[in-house]
Amino acid sequence: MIPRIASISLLLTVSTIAVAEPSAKTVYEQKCAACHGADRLGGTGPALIPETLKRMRGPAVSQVISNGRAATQMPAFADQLSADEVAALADYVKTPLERQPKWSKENIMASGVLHDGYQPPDKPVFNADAMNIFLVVETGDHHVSVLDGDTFERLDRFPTPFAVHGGPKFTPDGRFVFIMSRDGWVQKYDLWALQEVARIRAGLNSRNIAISKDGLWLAVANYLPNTLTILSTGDLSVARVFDVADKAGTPSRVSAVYQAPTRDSFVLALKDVAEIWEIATDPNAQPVYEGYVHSHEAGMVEAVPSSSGLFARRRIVVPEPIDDFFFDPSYRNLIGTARDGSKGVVVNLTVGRQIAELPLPGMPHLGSGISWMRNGRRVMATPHLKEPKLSIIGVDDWSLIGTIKTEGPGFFLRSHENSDYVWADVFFGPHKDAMHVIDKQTLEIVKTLRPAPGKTVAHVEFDRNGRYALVSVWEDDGAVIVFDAKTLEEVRRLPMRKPSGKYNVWNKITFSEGTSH
Ligand code: DHE
Repeated sequence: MIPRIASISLLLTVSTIAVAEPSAKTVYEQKCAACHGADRLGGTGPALIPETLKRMRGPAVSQVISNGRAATQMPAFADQLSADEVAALADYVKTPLERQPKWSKENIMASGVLHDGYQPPDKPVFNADAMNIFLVVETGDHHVSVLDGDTFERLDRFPTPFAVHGGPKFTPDGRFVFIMSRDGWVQKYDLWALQEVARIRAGLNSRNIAISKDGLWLAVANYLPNTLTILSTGDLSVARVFDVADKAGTPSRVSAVYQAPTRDSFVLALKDVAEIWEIATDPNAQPVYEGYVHSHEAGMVEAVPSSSGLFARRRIVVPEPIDDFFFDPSYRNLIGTARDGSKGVVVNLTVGRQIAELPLPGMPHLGSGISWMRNGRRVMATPHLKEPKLSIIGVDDWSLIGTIKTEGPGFFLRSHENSDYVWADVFFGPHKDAMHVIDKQTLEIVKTLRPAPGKTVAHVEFDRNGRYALVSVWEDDGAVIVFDAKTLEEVRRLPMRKPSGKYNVWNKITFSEGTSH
């Protein structure tokens, strides 16, 4: 059980510099450490390390130091620090830490916060369809909006940890949701109560989270330290921390972790070593085989068994490290991006080896891959982060069926089993305001929407019936635009602070075809 604390007190200490021309480290200690931690790993303010800062979009670090950050506790230091001091401080916080920090099970447990005010209700405190709720992550001021998926009224808007990344994960009954920030915080929120339940810091720099099939466990994939943290979803206490390293002991970051429901396991790709891990979430998991090794003594190839039971780990050795990935609908195959971004690879999880390479140059973004049936054949599509196209692959023989030219490289793809269309954004370049709508059968672009000329328009999520498609205007004074998914006409426009991902409870818990898992 994590300790019960009423609330996190926000500490802001603004002191003055005592000595002339202090070093950036001294300025940091005087001005920043109280909120961001003496070790730069965060406190009431976020961690100030390159792993977090280099992914921050928006104003430069030096501007934030000078002018503060609107709608946060970050004050402006322009009247206390010279321009040179600000520049030196910005460089200092972008410098890598001298050594890999430790973040043990005890550290994680000590970070936990349970909210005293939380009262679990017997039923939802609202009348909306609890299965058709949307969460909208608003990265502009680090909040999440909870929307009624029929009326699009806002039921709640709550603060999140700093810089939420990746999809929130829902318990199988759709009641609780878990949200992760790049700083490693995991937040638990009760959708029936419209209240935060607890939060805990599972890592120092994290990638994403996955929930187990039975909803009991949450896996947190970390870059810093090189670990996979498994939390109990009940009270967020730590069930296990895996140090992530290959058989030879070389440590690795975790690229991404996902639930494989038909396999009752978590599957994770490792960024720095050529292994994929599968971790059983079934307490009765049988031993599986970790691939094959050549035995010189016996002159033959031998199978290597793994452990059995809950959290039994299986290693699958692959030719090279894999970045983000997705599964085919059978969950037999993992389709991932080779770390250098030059191709896709298919790893068959049943036999435990790579079975195909996919001709996907230009950094395919396979984490956004989706699949559907086209003329009786299952196909999958992926955007490319560095090329203006979508690639369509046949899942039966892994051949390239074709490419669809887009107005620029895209980030996200979406569809729904009740929709004839795939929606593809153009995240990068001069046409970032375009959203292509593509016919799933002809693979033709039927319409290109430009609902906010000149602004980034990205990421789509359907309601549970596939009737509406919600699109983000990804700007600080942005909006979520509700489109009729058939007529492609705008229905509503809801002002939001830099909305990024949107997540529909039903689509997520049913693993709807066309949405992210
Ligand atoms: Fe993401 C999902 C990795 C940059 C916004 N991103 C994911 C997931 C992974 C991933 C592994 C799947 C998580 C899940 O849903 O469980 N993202 C990466 C990267 O490797 C990359 C390219 C570099 C990095 O910064 O780490 C990257 N991602 C970004 C951004 O720059 C985006 C646009 C803005 C941001 O918030 O940082 C961004 N990523 C998102 C979003 C999702 C996501 C909104 C969830 C999509 C969904 O529909 O599920």
